[in-house]
Amino acid sequence: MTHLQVTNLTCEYRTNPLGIDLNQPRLSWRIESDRRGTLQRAYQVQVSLTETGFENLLWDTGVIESDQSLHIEYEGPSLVSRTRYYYHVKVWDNFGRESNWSDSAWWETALLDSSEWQASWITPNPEEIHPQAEPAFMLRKQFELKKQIESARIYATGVGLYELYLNGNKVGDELLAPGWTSYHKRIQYQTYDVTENLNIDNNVIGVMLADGWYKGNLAWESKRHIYGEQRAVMLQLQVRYDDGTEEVITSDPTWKASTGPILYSEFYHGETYDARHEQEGWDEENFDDTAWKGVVVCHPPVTSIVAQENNPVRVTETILPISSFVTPEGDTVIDFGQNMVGRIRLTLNAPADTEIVLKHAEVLDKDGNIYFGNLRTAKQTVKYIAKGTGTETYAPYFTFQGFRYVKIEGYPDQENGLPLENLVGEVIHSDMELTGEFETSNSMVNQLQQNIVWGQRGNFVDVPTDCPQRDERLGWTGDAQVFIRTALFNYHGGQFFTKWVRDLKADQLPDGGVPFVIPQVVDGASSAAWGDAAVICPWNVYLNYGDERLLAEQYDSMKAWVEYIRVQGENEYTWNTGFHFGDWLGLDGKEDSYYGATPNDLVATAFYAYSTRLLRDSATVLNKTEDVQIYGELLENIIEEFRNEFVTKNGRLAVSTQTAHVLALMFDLVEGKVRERIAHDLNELVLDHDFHLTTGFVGTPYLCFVLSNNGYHETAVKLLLQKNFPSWLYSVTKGATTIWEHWDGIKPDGSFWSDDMNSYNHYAYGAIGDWMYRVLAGLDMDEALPAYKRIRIQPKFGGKELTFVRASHNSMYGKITSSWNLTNEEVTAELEIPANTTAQILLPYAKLKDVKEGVKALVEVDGVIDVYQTEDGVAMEIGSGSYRFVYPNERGIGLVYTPDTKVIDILAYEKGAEVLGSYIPKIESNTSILASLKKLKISELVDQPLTNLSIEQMEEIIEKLNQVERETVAVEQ
Ligand code: RAM
Repeated sequence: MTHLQVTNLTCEYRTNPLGIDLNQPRLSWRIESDRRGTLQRAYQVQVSLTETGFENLLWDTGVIESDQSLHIEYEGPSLVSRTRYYYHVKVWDNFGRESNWSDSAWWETALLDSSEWQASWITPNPEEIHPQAEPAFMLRKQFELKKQIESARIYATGVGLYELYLNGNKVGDELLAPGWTSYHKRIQYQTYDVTENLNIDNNVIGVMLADGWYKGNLAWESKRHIYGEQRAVMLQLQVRYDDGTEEVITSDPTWKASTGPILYSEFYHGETYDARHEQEGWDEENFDDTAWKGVVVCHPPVTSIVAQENNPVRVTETILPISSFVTPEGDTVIDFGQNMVGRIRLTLNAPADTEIVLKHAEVLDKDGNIYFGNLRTAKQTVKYIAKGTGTETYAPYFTFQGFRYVKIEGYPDQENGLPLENLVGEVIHSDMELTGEFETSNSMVNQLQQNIVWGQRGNFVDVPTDCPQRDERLGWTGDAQVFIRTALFNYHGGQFFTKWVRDLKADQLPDGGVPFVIPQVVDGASSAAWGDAAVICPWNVYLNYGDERLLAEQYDSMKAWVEYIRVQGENEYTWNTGFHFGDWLGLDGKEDSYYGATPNDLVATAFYAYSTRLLRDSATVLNKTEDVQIYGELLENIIEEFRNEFVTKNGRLAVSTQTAHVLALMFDLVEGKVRERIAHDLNELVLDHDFHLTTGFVGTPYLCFVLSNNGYHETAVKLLLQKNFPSWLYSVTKGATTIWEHWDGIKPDGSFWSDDMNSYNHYAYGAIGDWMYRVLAGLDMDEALPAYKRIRIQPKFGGKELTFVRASHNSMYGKITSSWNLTNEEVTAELEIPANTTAQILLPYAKLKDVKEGVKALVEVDGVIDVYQTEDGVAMEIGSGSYRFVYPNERGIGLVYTPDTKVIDILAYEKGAEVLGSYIPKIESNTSILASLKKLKISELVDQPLTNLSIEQMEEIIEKLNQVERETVAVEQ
């Protein structure tokens, strides 16, 4: 029996989504096959209103000859709101096999038309509860249901943040609903299946309501009420009875309101919870709410209400503290061992009125005291006042903190302190699917990868933020743009970025300019490399997931950005005006300046070219032929202008910063001999700094990439492995568990950069992850066939400190793995290619005759479509399946002896050679040379013992070693 199966059915990136408000949702699936080289030849999708049988079909595609397995648009009869649609899929493959029908999956429509909202926005009566009162509001409604319930849904949204309760329990596990969007233009609602939570009898819905992004303190200067001055909620419960009748309970003026235990809640500043103010049973029947106040209908300034687009924010992991200690200043501090974002769940047994205060911070200073300076005005303080009735447990509702350490005040048992297990760190972020894994033989690089992932988790709390701890936490466009490609390796960001780029489009200015932060909450717009997020982000979602619909949807916004730039500069092809962040935080700038040394007009014109190129490519994808022409020409002109302005007559760059060279190379602004020279000069600039970078936000993400791809891969690897300041691993040596905003967030002497702007959880420099995946592990795609329809695996090895690299990525088609293990004798490549894709592979330095897959020589291997020898190794095209290729390692370690200086260099060589170290043996005797060699763990250089050799013979051997191939260099590491 062969095996061909359709799995992982998704609708709009989601498994069985509850609240879809699209008329033509898109369906995708994966294929599992026990045969290599499986491709889909045809598919059939059926949609039905009943789960079993699929007899009463609503839509049947029939057999469609196509290899498309992603984003098949539903094209059946018009969808109806609040209805569950079941679907299943069958495929035929290139071997003539037919799969069974897949298991059925479903999507459920929410409210397809805004006229279906029967509910009113309500808020506590302002006469009775002041709208600006700090405590979270509580609202409740008791109602009766009389018949057997078939199904029930709540559709809910709020201005401010809300949590929903039903008959004594929280509904759903989402946090921080309704999420952060450009509220005036778009606000999300959530759909909850509450069928199981209702009683045939009395029921109570409760709502808790806080300020959140809508009206809490957001951005600097104690700004608040950015979107409005009044919290409100709108929800409707739709009940369908067994007899087919329906009933709707809505938010309306009959609800009651009160305040309760949450006295204060702010993102930046934390929460105060007074358990003595709890109103037990407030969300249950028989609660006496006579003292509660009334509510009124209100009209918050929102226009379009859309179904939840993003993955909900949830607690995704819990962390236990690793230690507790008293600092030199006498504070009791708990260490969670990881700079995390979320909240602490506190359990305690304390007398009534005990006030416990938790102050969260990211690092300790050089004396070991807890450091709050970098939080600026953010207080990150959580207070809990005990009611004293036994064991109490609490975690903040409407706030989150960025912290590794927490200072505890007020615990009554000073002597023994609070038991560590009474504090649990709950990690909070948008609950995206983890899709990437990256691991090497180098533990510090592995820690770097972990830091990148933690940086992403902490800053993907509904919108991509710069940092999660200080009084900022905003959707900085530049940061999102530099990090998106790495982000999409690590996590499935299809929904996350779909939502965010829609907000970008919503907040884009009439002239096409793009605000610095999205959603827009601070003044200022349109810096180069920041505003370019308008183009770069949708393009990356398209590349990773093949999402043409989003690209089409965003196209006007992308174009508006390029057209905006076009009218900015002194001529149409340059951007040399206005304010820019430039190579933000570049180290080559003036002392203590935020601005790097690369001139703004170079950065701006380079990004202008890049965005224009991506716009042209998007036009190509979307068949906008006229625009392909227009933006193709524009691109050429910008490139010409760039060269006129920044490339000298003899072909070098007029600006001598690393970042300038990086951009010219990365965005293909130079070619041929000029390109070679600029690559060479970039390498020199790195060598000038003894293998250190000087780049900021703009140059850093691409630095290693352009070095590797222009003949200086070894330099790139050295930069990665560099441990002293400034470098990626420098922060690792300082114990970092996330990515820092500044290369010198903590300086070598232990002092801090400054309080001003010093986040220890800022993902931008984590953009190196893209190079780690795409170059070190070589896991990449052919961009002409996006979403990894045609995979590319072409690693560049990382030398002796990186003899093992394994990356995997769960693509829309399935899992891709690229794993490379190098011993002195062999290279082993373990590859996994999902069905319905093909892959172009390079086995670096391999010789065709030497490569084996199992016991077979390459030409006989099942799944290998094409194979040929190239200068760089063996190139292949392979079909889906798992493979294990083995071939002799052409790399080795050799010695070069320079008689003049009496220096022996120890080399690692592949094609070129990299000097690992040098030493001068005391040439007193052969024995001492041998001893030195042994010390270096290089022995058995030749068949006969070295001790028998004269100096002359030794020199001869070394000379020979210098020329010969690996066979003569038996190596021991
Ligand atoms: C800082 C942010 C962010 C950066 C801007 C320019 O305030 O933290 O990372 O994009 O400045």
